[in-house]
Amino acid sequence: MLRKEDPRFIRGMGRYCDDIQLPGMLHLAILRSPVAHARILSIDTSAAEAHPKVKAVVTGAALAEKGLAWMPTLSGDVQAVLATDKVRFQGQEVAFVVAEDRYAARDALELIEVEYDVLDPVVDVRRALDPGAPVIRDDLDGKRNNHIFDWETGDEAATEAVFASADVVVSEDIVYPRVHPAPMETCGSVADYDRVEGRLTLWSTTQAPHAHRTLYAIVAGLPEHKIRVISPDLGGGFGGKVPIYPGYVCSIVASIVTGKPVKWMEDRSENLISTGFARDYIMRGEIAATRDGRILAVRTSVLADHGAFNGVAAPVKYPAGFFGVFTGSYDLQAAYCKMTAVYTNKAPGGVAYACSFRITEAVYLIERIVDCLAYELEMDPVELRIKNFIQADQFPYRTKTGWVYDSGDYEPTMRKAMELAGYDDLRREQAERRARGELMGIGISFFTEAVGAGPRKDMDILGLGMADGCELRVHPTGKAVVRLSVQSQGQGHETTFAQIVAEEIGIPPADIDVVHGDTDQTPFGLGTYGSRSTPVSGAAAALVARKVRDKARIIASGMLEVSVADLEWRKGSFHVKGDPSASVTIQDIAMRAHGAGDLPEGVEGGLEAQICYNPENLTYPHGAYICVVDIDPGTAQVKVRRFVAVDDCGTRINPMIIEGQVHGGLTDGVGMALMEMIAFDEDGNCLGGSLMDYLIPTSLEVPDWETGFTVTPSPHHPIGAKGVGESATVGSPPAIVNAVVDALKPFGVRHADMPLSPSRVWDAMRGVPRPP
Ligand code: MCN
Ligand code: CUN
Repeated sequence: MLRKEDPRFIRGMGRYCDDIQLPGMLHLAILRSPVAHARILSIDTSAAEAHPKVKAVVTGAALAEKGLAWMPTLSGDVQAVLATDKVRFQGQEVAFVVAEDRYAARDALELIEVEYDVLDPVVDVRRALDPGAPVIRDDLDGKRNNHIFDWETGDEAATEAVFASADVVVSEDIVYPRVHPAPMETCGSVADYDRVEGRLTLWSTTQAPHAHRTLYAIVAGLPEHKIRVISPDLGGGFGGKVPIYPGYVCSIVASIVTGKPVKWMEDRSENLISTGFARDYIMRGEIAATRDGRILAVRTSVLADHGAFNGVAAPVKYPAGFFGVFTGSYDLQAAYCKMTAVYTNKAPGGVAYACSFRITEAVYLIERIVDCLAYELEMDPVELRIKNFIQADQFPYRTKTGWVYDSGDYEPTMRKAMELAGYDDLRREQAERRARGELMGIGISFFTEAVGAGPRKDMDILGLGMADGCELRVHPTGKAVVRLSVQSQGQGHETTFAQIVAEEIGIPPADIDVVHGDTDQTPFGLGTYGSRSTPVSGAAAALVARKVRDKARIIASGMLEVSVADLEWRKGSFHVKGDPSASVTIQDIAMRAHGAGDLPEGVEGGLEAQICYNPENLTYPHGAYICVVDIDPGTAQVKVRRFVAVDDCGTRINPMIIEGQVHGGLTDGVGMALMEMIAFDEDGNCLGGSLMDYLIPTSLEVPDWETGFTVTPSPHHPIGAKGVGESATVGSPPAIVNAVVDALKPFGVRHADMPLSPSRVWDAMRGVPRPP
């Protein structure tokens, strides 16, 4: 089925935040810190206030008077809405101007005078815990260093014992650099506060409107029922629109102060330097195995750079997200991870980016270290993986770090990818090319993801449990509307959720409207991230439709004057068993449910239902990826020649949309593996503030993707579906890096860090030590 939303999008009729125009609307611009770390000595706003088009200038001090200078982050830290005492990263919000138009607001920013006392910044995460390091978060009571948390998982002693007696131990330092999701649409909001009703309407670029509404209620002290958060069409989110950013709060404050609607819309540089960072993990991976390639244990220690405020988007109980699945797809005897997270003078890090809550980093670690082991054992990386896979009959499988993988059948997925790629032929070709001095590499990655958070008892954000509501209403003429708590950023929910409901109640998808992204019109739920929409809300949609069908069955039994047990459901109509002529369609039933005729005893009129679905477990999609690269020995330029991706996301709702999701994620993967990194100079200046510096891939850098699939349904999901939205972003970077490293094997290279730009590949070829 084609996407229902596309006629709107391809005709330019999408309605994005920046399309919202309200009568009398004012515009807000944010003054940002030019330096990474400094004490604010003074702010003079008088010249800006005197600008003829300026309506208000607000500083941190003014917010502090109202108790609004700080807000909670998603991970229980606090973040400055506007800096009061110090600035802690370049690009941090210092003051804002509200003016009659966008241009005047920006012009007036230049009239604000801020006097800074510049402090030494902490830029190198490895120096953050040095005894003399400047303390970034002196706002926190008694904080004397830059430590945020230590976290561990697995059994340290058992892992040590396995390592001590293993034939082979391989270790490697592996860095996942800081990257940015860089959606086409930057962040923004339009706040409209009605002083008479005390009612706030906020259009904002958010992936989680309900969770945001509750947080605004808590932070601003506004009654929750008087707040309406609308997430209109989003031009991509990729995780970057999960957190609450200071700009959203500023627009709310501005509307309250001026009594007018106020729009804030970030520009590209603001987006790149201040919002939505991801990764930034410095990992040491260790793997223990027998000489013949039986993997026994993995161990890792991680240093996590969280920037100046801990804004990580992850369930509260999981400070390192789901990094705990770093044991990958392998049946191990032991595993252990320890992690230290620190503050640095950078924008809040670890926010997200098609991350599946840090599974990106976990998959990269395990898939890279397994390849390092293959290198040392001189074993084929596919053979090594297959030898160690969790077997189909071991599911549900409890990992050594406590995660229960719901279902999987790994070897057929791997074999399918090998078949599509022509793996044996590729290895033959590689041997021939190597003999001619050409650099061709073949990279494998096999990943297992954990997506679909909750259950609510284990997973919450600031106390809000991860479950999703869903409502379905069938109108008298048999047309329906389904209301979701999740929110699409481009994933095609208007199509796929109509399909899920259609499949269950037999109303054509075209007759089912999907409503989402408006807290006044949809039931409560935690929003779209961690590929949770299909696993959680998708289940909710299927179950709510079954609930409606159950009621329809009772009404049908009355209409056909038979008992419920004598009815048979054939998608779209109930039939009397053994009497082919006696049947009623779901449309007939809908009319009867609202009509004048009698309904069976005890049945209320109307045809609708609602539920709140609390998943019993995550779903665990998996995939096998094979990448082929060629490296120009003269320029060290990497060209991805082929990429085969076989994904298993259980029951597939819309194959075309899945394919689109996979293509997008693979393109992300090429960006991260070869091009993208947010770097900082030693003063903490962000070096990736434009798309000239932060390189994202275009169609020129990516090959024609070759995709395939296998289907291993989730046993606990009502229709067996698992999430897929982040699979390819998670699975592709290690395949590409493994391919590049494989190409460089003749140079004795076992590892090289992303992004594998020509200069890094060149250095690797020449044995230049890797950058720290
Ligand atoms: N789908 C399907 N069958 C399945 C699984 C999924 O047909 N077995 C469909 C779904 O119905 C949905 C799409 O694939 O239309 C993605 O579903 P799912 O895996 O449930 O992921 P979400 O809808 O929760 O989307 C979130 C995920 C995340 S977390 C990021 S980050 C990301 C991604 O989606 N951001 C995106 N894909 C994106 N795609 C676009 N265009 N824009 C983004 O910002
Ligand atoms: Cu981690 S990025 Mo997606 O979960 O929104």
